[in-house]
Amino acid sequence: MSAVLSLGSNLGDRLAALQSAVDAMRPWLRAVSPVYETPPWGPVPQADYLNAVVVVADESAGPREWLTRAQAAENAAGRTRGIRWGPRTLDVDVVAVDDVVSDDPELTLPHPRAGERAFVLVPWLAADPEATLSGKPLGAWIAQLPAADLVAVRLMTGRVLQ
Ligand code: A4P
Ligand code: MG
Repeated sequence: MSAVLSLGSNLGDRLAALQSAVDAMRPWLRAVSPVYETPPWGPVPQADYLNAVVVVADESAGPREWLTRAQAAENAAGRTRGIRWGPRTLDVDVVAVDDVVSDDPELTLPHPRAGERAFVLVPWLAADPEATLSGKPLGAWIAQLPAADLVAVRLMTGRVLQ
């Protein structure tokens, strides 16, 4: 199946952490977004994030395999589980797996907060302009976000994942 993974880092060498996730997904990689710098979302005061999105595909992998691969990439980057929504070396969230819908707390699909997060939607649209979330084009989701959220997602032209 095809999956959309959101990459985030706000601790240590942020770009190296995102690159390590891209490297971990190399066998299945279909598209990589540019890198964006974004203010922290959520209740915890913390440093700015680098965020990106990758699109991956593997006929023999379902939602569980993508979660396992995402968590393996986090662990390889030295991710330790701190406070929820707190700072992290590398967060790899499964945003969507094809059109699968699941309310399983261990793997909720699509990711329940994807539609309200400019730091997910903007890179995802750049990586896959045709993509939809819950049947709606990404541009329509983005149009519903507060303008301040959108301008806060800053394209980092000097930093490229490869
Ligand atoms: N889980 C359920 N559904 C999923 C899914 N679709 N993808 C479960 C990944 N995991 C999923 O995740 C907690 C549990 O969620 C896992 O056991 C998994 O089975 P976690 O990665 O251990 O904890 P977390 O990352 O602290 O929680 P979560 O909910 O992923 O945090 P968020 O909501 O991703 O917040 N601001 C900016 N600008 N950029 C960011 O990237 N990231 C966060 C993290 C906060 N603020 C941010 C950013
Ligand atoms: Mg996470």
